[in-house]
Amino acid sequence: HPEPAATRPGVPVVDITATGPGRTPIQQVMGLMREHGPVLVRRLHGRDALFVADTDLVAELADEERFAKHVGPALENVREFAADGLFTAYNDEPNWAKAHDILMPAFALGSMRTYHPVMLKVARRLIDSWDRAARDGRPVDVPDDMTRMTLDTIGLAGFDYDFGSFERAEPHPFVESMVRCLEWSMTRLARTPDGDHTAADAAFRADADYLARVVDDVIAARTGTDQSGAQDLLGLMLSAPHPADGTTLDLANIRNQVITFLIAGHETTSGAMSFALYYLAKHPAVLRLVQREADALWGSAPDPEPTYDDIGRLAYTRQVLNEALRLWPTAAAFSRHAREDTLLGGRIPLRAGQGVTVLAPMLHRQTVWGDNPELFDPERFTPEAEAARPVHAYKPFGTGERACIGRQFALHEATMLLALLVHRYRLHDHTGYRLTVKETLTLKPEGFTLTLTPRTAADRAHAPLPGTAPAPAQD
Ligand code: FDE
Repeated sequence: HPEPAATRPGVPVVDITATGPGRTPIQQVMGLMREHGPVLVRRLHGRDALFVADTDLVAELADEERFAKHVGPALENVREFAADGLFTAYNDEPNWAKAHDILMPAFALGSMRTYHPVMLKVARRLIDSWDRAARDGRPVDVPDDMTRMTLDTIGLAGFDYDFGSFERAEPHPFVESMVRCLEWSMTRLARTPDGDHTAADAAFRADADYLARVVDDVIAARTGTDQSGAQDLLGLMLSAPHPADGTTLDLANIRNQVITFLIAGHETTSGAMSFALYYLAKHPAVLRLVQREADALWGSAPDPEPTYDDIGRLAYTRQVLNEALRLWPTAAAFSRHAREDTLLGGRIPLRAGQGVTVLAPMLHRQTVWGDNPELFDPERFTPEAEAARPVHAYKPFGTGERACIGRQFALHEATMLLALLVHRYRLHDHTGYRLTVKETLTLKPEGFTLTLTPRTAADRAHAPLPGTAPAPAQD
């Protein structure tokens, strides 16, 4: 537990015991930081947690010599169902380094070539479903459909397992159980010391057991057959020997990795795409630029055949995603601890092993982002703008050796899908949607729906910039 606040001169202590953290703890700390500044102690039932979003302090926390990933209370709860999987493993747990070494090649940039066809196949499932909605004039539920898409993608690309999410009216039961497990992990943090939580804990156990059963199914579909040629995640886990000692991962750990990848590989990515679509629906000028980029690449044909290399050319689409992840980094917080007793910023004493939580949404609103950090502006991610900014000002994928292994995977998937969608549809904000961010450890725009109409070949040929007269019809 953190030091008593008295030993941290100048750091405000905010006691939230009276209200508790509620259902949106991330946004609560964002609010506290707007009031008290980017370094504060949040006190709950006498337990203190230090939160930091200050650019210089985060740069310090990113120093791997002095600090390392911390498995804080939230991840301790996630460990109840993901155990020593990559995300929740302790730094010194041998299975972390082992799985990391075995799986790294599967996430190198070059490997995205292998996943590209699968990602495209699932993108087309989403498009078929959106085409039907467009034809019937039905709205689409953006976060739900993004979740269908990302779950099917990680299932097929990682494990050759088909969740078939677009054939279901309701989310796959795996998703529902997983969301409840994440919610349990989050609300457990807010428990009062005297409450009775047996019912919630029993429900959690049932959900966690169900996740494990699904995963056993995924694995069973593959064991017994020769995996030596299989290059997907599961193939590597079942057969690849560790470069140093020649052993493979044990089955219990493989199960934890599959759960980890199914969760990490889809929750955060689907949220990122949902926020990006939200901002596009609200910023017609940006939408036009994304459309132009896709139109320039794929022309007026309604059904382009995106190649792997095309995705690297969608530079502006990528800027839009980066900017959406700036304002709403869907994995909003990560924790670090000091390797030795130290002074953070030369003034905040930290004991070895003591956790500090970085709040990325507020880090991403510090003064290095200019005078209007709340404004959605993809120009912040031109190469020139990026080069001019301190490297640690932007952390949607965490930091250091425990940073996100799935970053390229998520960005390839999301960039391709966004470009395909804006190339194909006009997006109508039919409800005049007001953003509410739902928290289940990760962030999502709640209840965000769009209606769609197909873009025509003429739309694609002449996507005008807003404020300019529509291009005169040629041919
Ligand atoms: C990881 C991650 C992180 C870090 C955390 C800490 O530090 O604690 C972060 C922040 C992240 N991640 C974020 C994100 C975002 C997005 C969109 C994503 N992410 C996506 C994805 C996909 C996939 C597949 C993934 N992801 C995965 C992952 C993993 C496995 C991990 C762990 C690593 C280590 O080793 O530790 C992560 N991720 Fe992520």
